[in-house]
Amino acid sequence: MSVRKWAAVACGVVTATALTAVPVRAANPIITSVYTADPAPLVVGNTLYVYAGRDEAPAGTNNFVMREWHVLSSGDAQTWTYHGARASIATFPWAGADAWASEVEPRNGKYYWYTSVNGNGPGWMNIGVAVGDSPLGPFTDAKGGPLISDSTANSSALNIDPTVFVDDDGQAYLYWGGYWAPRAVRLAANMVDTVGPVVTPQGLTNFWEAPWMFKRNGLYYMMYAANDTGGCVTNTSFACQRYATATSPLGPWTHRGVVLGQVSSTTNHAGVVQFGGQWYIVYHTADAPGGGNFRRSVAVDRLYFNADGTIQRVVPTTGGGGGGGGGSGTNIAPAATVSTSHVSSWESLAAVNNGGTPVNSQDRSNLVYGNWPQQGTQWIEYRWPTSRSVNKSSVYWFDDNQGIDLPASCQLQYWNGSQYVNVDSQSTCSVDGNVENAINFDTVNTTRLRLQMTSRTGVSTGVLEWKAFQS
Ligand code: FUB
Repeated sequence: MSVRKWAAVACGVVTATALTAVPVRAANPIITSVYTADPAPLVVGNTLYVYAGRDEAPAGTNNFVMREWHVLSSGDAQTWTYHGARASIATFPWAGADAWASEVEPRNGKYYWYTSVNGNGPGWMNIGVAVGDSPLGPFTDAKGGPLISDSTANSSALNIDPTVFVDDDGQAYLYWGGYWAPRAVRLAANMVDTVGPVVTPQGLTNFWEAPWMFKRNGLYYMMYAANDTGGCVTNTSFACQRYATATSPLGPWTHRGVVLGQVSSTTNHAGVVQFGGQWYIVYHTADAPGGGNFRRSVAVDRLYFNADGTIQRVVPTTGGGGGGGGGSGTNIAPAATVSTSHVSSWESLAAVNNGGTPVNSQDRSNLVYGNWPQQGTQWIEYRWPTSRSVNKSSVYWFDDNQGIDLPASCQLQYWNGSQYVNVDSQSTCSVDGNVENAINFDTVNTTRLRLQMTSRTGVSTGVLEWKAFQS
């Protein structure tokens, strides 16, 4: 991969700020009237704000064209209001281009907007900070120059992608960095000066860029973009989101795994937030019409934690189910409790609803479920605490080329209140390898769904991912 992967683009300064609030639809991407990228969520009262850069690259342009930062807000994480541009390169008189990833952090009744931006001085990218009296601004430059630049001692190889975290004791931390070079420093209480040396955090395995820090149940979490092919992406041009945890805010960090796999854009810069009692991940894809690597769009999905604090891999949703709120088309499997007639002792039942899209039927990068040495008809089952409306499912079969093979046949069943019965009008329950096999059927309202799989002679069956879609 070329080190200057992101070519800098000299841009004019845009000063226009749209102050009208426009309602937008509830789906992923959450807005398609403009291309948006690098989302950063923030909860203020009962409102979830998402701060994002704007991609303005014309179709066919292979560089970022980014001059503004925009804001969306929501009261339910499903229906969004678009507030237009609330800051731009012109907010920073010392800057001239590249309004890249940013994050807003509240403190002392003010809102500090940390940005990646290309200064006019020596070097390339800098971290700037603007301040406003409300989540929607207006925002003005808070420092009169970069907070971090190439001349900062021990700065990153690319000074981008700030994430700011204020701990319970009031100490604020800034993490940032790109080109595999994460950095961290304490911030002063005024939020615009650094305190002490810039340190290199340890344990952020395969860090590439885009750190996002948060705290849950006393544990510190750092999510970040990686681009390794060891269970992360199929091609190093793409990024996934890995995460690490620590018991102190400057680490050391312990790598925990992949949160979000590769998406349709090469980058997927993400943030995490708790809102209304649920956890959400915001990220970007190329899924909007006409989208691409430099024409990205923000998406929101639910994030699920396991009882031990580890994070389940995200199941990205598109179309009507976006917004993470469980609408039509949402894969509701991650919210279910899963059980089975049998699981091989060295394999994992958690594989079936931990999200992700396998590369092929032999893919072992994200847990696998198999029922060796059982043969004949075996089953896996989802249970939800309340009734769900389901009319579509999909299965990605596991085939280890040994004792576990593709099944001979399969059948979906649901719990009718007293027993399992076959779903009505089931489309072909395909048993193809290396693909996500979709199954459609008449809508059922149920608390349980069961997938029966009947093995071929002499072998057992297995599943990499089983999804159930809310109708
Ligand atoms: O949007 C420009 C850059 O792309 C961001 O700063 C990175 O995180 C990547 O998403």
